[in-house]
Amino acid sequence: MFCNQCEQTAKGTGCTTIGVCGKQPEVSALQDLTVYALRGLALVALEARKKGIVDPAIDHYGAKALFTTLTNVNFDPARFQTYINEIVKHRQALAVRAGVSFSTGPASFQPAATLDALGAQAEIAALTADKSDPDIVSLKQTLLYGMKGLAAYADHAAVLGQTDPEVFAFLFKGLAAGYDGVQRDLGQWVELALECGKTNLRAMELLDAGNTGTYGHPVPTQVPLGHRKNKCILVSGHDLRDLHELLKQTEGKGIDIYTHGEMLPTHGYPELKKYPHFYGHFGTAWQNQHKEFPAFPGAILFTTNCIQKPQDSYKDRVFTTGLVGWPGLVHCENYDFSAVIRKALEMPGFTDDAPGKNVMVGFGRNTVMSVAGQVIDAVKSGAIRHFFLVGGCDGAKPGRNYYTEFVEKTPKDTVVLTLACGKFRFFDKELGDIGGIPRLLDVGQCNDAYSAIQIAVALAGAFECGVNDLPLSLVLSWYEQKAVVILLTLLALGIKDIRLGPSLPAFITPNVLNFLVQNYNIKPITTPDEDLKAILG
Ligand code: FS2
Ligand code: SF4
Repeated sequence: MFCNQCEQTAKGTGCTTIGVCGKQPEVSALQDLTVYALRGLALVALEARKKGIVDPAIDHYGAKALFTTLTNVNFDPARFQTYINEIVKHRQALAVRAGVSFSTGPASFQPAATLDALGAQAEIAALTADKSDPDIVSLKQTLLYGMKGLAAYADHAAVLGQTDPEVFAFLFKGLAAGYDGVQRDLGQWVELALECGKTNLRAMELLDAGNTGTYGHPVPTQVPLGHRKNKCILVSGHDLRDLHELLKQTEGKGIDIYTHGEMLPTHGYPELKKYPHFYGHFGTAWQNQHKEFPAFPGAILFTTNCIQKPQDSYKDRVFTTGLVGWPGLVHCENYDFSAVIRKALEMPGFTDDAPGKNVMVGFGRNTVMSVAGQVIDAVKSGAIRHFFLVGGCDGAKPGRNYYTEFVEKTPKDTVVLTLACGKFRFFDKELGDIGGIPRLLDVGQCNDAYSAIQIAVALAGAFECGVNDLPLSLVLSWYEQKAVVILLTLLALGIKDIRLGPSLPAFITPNVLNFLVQNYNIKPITTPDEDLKAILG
């Protein structure tokens, strides 16, 4: 196997025997083959589009299949076999409708009948099979990982009824690249990667419309970090619809719903917070599930990402839904969470009341813009000297304490906007406020990066300057491929001076890094003191 798509990749170069994430070689091969099969579907879908044939169901299926290869989503070989077979079926049906046929390459790929034989077929799809110039390989991988993130956001939006055929058209174009007979030079691969970032802004706009249109704009909300006496279910991942369906199905059943990881900001949505049994938040970021889940006395549901190998002490009460998969766990289909509810009712639940500390969520674009006048006055008067966006993924590798220390050391006349699971490094810090404006503002999940971008654009509009001229610095942490595509979006928007950590992606070669430094002044994090000094002068 060879996989280098996430930040915790082995030795900073690539996982070659087993994934640091727990991915087995068999699943790694099946994921490569899923991507290869998707490239075949993409070649046919592009031909079909030339003839005016667009199939929304196939578009969405393609995005789902790519999303399921993202880090920590699906570890179940049998599910990948199904995806590969379905992708090829869709390709064949579309080829008949479009009257096209391919005799070589991924659009002519026929999957073997057994998992073992599929594993052997995956050789053609391995990343290491690409013998192009290393810088081109680096850009192809950047594009592929960016497209995995884009597919995730497009799927999240589609689940809430928000789609744009142009987003899927780009996914097909990007997947076909390298197999479409077009020779691209370095500059053209860079262009494709930036187009991926630009398309992602549209996907995130759709997702924002889906989330806020369905559940309302998040409002400032206190979330208890403790618990109360009752049966309980813990929900992890990012999917608001899964959470909503679970809230409806548990109504009046004597079960409280708690969030874990990236689900924390969902407490701010009016159409979710109206459920009185949507109680609080348990634990911190995804990588702490082995430590935190044994202490949760109820059922646990994983939506989207990030699942780690369930430990023996709690695996009998972990359930998956949507694209998430782990062999041997019960998978809930079609929003039927009855198995999760049964398990929660069997479990003891919390047997005492321990409310604990509260944290505030709900500072999405609507809330922040509603006090824009106050914020602008505070900047003009000097009460707010600088904004920091400290956001991105959390992870297990050392070096992420940088973000805790950075936020702790930000001067009292500065405001910290945050989003995604990286916030768990400092989410419960009491930073106080500036004239009633909290110094720590939780914009939401990584899925809400669109909201943060809109806040920056609105501030730039108010100050009649570009985003790069604002007193705003981006200090980002990355882990998986949603972070890759958000970074591509920021670059496509021309955002400069981003600080990135805790380490730079293994798939970026020195030449590609030089390009990023020269054109965008992107830089690795150093120490909180040094970076704060450099930013604030
Ligand atoms: Fe965090 Fe994990 Fe949000 Fe990423 S919960 S690292 O996949 O999507 O962010
Ligand atoms: Fe390794 Fe990350 Fe790939 Fe898992 S997803 S195999 S940890 S590079």
